[in-house]
Amino acid sequence: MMHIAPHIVRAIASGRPVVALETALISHGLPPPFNLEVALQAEDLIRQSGAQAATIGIVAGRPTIGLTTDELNLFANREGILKTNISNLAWTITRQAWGATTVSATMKLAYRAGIRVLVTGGIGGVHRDVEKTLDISSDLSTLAETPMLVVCSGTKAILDVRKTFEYLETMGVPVIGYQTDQFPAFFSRTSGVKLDMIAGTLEEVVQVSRTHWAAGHQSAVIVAVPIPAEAEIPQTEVEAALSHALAEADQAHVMGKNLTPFLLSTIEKLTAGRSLKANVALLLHNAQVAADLSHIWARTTS
Ligand code: PSU
Ligand code: MN
Repeated sequence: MMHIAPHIVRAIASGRPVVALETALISHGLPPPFNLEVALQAEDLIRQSGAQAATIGIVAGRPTIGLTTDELNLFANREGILKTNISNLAWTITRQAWGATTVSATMKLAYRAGIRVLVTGGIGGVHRDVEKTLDISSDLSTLAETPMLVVCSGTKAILDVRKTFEYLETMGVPVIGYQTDQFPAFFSRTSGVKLDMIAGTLEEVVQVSRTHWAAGHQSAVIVAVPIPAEAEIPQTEVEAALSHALAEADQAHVMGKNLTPFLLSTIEKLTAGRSLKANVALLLHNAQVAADLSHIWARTTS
């Protein structure tokens, strides 16, 4: 039921480094033509390091690990692609639909294929108006039960960073700051949420993860990587743009799965495109970190 590209199969079978990438970000998170550009650039960075890049999505009902450039192009431009998480994964497959997989669905498929490192921009999490909506991403429940290394710049900017962090702790998901003492706030390097696990090297991250899993835990390990300083947007500016965007969303009754794309595009307008540049910068940086991490993981797996 799952198609894995032959070069990815070979890499996994021989224990060579592989990094999984999601497609929800391409189809629903970034506008064309940036979405395809960044998807290809992230893959390139990973390949240049000597690792394999496996972007994952549902192609006409078939879970596919290692999309071709043509397929990536379709995920970037085709209309009506579903945003597929765990709850509608079976639906997407059964309907033979195209599904851009979120972190949750991507993790499940990647792990089943034998991949242990995944990269994204920001994970889903607890929404700011959770008291009203109970909107909590299925990324969190999947992170609680899927033993993978997940490289990200914290949670999406539009979410409640502190509540998301608390939820991760509740679910037993270690959050390790990579050369940072704060859970990053996506567009900003700081969020005010202090981390108590700070790793100076990726070797340390791998060591802690192995100890975590050797103890029998099934949760993911989050490698929290701040946006490069030169691309950062100060938190106060992001917050101002976001309150506008949230008010607009409320007025237009945008909610659930449509909320993220709406807020991101509104923030992009409000920051005159700087949020988009920041988003691209952090993704590419995270791809580089994930590639390095996958080499260390492969080297230390026997
Ligand atoms: N971060 C972004 N843009 C995105 C996403 C994350 O900056 O589009 C996507 C990821 O695929 C993540 C998903 O897994 O949003 C979470 O969506 P939801 O809140 O609907 O679970
Ligand atoms: Mn949601």
